[in-house]
Amino acid sequence: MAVWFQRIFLLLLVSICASSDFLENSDFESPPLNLPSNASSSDFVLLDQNTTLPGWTFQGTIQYVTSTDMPDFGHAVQLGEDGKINQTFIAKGDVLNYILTFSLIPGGQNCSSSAGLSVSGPDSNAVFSYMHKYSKVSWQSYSHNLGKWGNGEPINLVLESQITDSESNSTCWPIVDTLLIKTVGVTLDQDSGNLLTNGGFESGPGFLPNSAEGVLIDAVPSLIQSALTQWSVIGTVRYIDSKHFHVPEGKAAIEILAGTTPSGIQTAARDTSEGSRYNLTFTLGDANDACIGHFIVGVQAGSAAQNFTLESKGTGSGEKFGLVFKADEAAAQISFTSYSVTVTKEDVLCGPVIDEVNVHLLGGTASVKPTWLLLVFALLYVAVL
Ligand SMILES: *[C@@H]1O[C@H](CO)[C@@H](O)[C@H](O)[C@H]1NC(C)=O
Ligand SMILES: *[C@@H]1O[C@H](CO)[C@@H](O)[C@H](O)[C@H]1NC(C)=O
Ligand SMILES: *[C@@H]1O[C@H](CO)[C@@H](O)[C@H](O)[C@H]1NC(C)=O
Ligand SMILES: *[C@@H]1O[C@H](CO)[C@@H](O)[C@H](O)[C@H]1NC(C)=O
Ligand SMILES: *[C@@H]1O[C@H](CO)[C@@H](O)[C@H](O)[C@H]1NC(C)=O
Ligand SMILES: *[C@@H]1O[C@H](CO)[C@@H](O)[C@H](O)[C@H]1NC(C)=O
Ligand SMILES: *[C@@H]1O[C@H](CO)[C@@H](O)[C@H](O)[C@H]1NC(C)=O
Ligand SMILES: [Ca+2]
Repeated sequence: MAVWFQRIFLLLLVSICASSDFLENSDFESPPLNLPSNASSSDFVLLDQNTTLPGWTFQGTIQYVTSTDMPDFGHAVQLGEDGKINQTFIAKGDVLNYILTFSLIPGGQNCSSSAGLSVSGPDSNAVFSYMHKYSKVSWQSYSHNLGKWGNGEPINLVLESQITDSESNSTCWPIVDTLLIKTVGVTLDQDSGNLLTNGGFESGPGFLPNSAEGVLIDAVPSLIQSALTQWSVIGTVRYIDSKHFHVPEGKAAIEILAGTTPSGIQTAARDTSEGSRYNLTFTLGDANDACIGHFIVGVQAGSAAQNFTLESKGTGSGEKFGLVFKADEAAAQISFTSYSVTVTKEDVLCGPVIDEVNVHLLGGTASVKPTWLLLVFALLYVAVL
């Protein structure tokens, strides 16, 4: 009963938080003011000092993009040489994590180098670059955790182009569109039967309304800085939503995308005690994204490690597995690593889906789950007495 109540509460919390709108002109649909009079005929308009972009401050080479090649987006901005845009928004209410999702579009073709996009909050920074084979459309959604803020604190979001090869004479500069801020609780409500936080991956970055491609989460070594609450990321994973993918449970799950190196996710169990035995259970499946292949997922729990395999037909599946381990420290490390490189027919990287990760004590009281039936019997017993 408590588990259900907490799940419903968490879902409510997530849906309330996701609806907040923090950024002004987050999709760049409000056009720049005082544009040069001859500019309207061009797809790329260079913004000069006399131009203002509603909601944003800019510096360096910034072009306003009106492209018919991107019907999903309409208008966007390209950050050229030394290009930088920023906007400050104010945190509301309790201390929460502010997670940014945005779309990144490669600006141009046949470039000898591609500039990256640096995304910063007041105390965080990450550099993103468009990666081929990670999306079947010509743009990608990425996420970044802007940190924990509350009580009216100002959050200055800064996006800046970052050149990787200064010798180059033809650089593709990043195009940015549709930014979304989602707040998630700093401490999530716990499912009393599960020693993992966010084992169902319901707390993570927001999904862009016009995207069916999920959200990419790049490597992040720290649980606290991760856009995926309480999980660090190795390589790249895709955060998938139940609207567009097969998700084993709830509204979201993780699809691990192994490229030339393995990718995966890692967390730590709460309050495991040394020497006690636990069962790590999880669902391994496929996202119904035509990912056909032989999945190999390495699972580590404390000092126990085992490889699990799944033959994927790519039509959406989920199978429950378990790994029993003995804790050798207070917070046992749990990780999932995909070793199989799989691509769809369209040559887009894809891979195994992980969801419903659960750690519970074996043979202890914590593993006994009270059910309605037990409760009814208990009440009857009391009534008889
Ligand atoms: C607009 O006019 C300016 C100066 O007259 C010129 O430098 C610029 O290239 C023109 N832009 C377009 C898009 O025609
Ligand atoms: C900005 O406007 C001023 C005054 O109208 C003009 O003198 C100046 O040339 C303009 N600057 C640019 C970069 O267009
Ligand atoms: C952009 O950042 C500067 C300081 O670096 C700040 O003065 C300015 O207000 C910011 N712009 C917006 C729109 O928040
Ligand atoms: C890029 O290269 C392709 C093939 O080499 C060519 O067809 C295309 O026109 C080039 N595009 C540009 C913008 O130069
Ligand atoms: C760009 O550099 C390459 C070699 O680095 C050279 O072959 C090419 O001609 C250069 N293009 C221009 C437009 O300068
Ligand atoms: C799992 O498979 C990978 C790749 O085949 C291998 O490197 C690793 O040693 C295996 N781990 C276990 C625990 O068998
Ligand atoms: C661990 O969980 C798996 C999957 O639910 C189950 O099949 C297995 O029996 C469990 N092991 C123990 C020792 O309870
Ligand atoms: Ca889930």
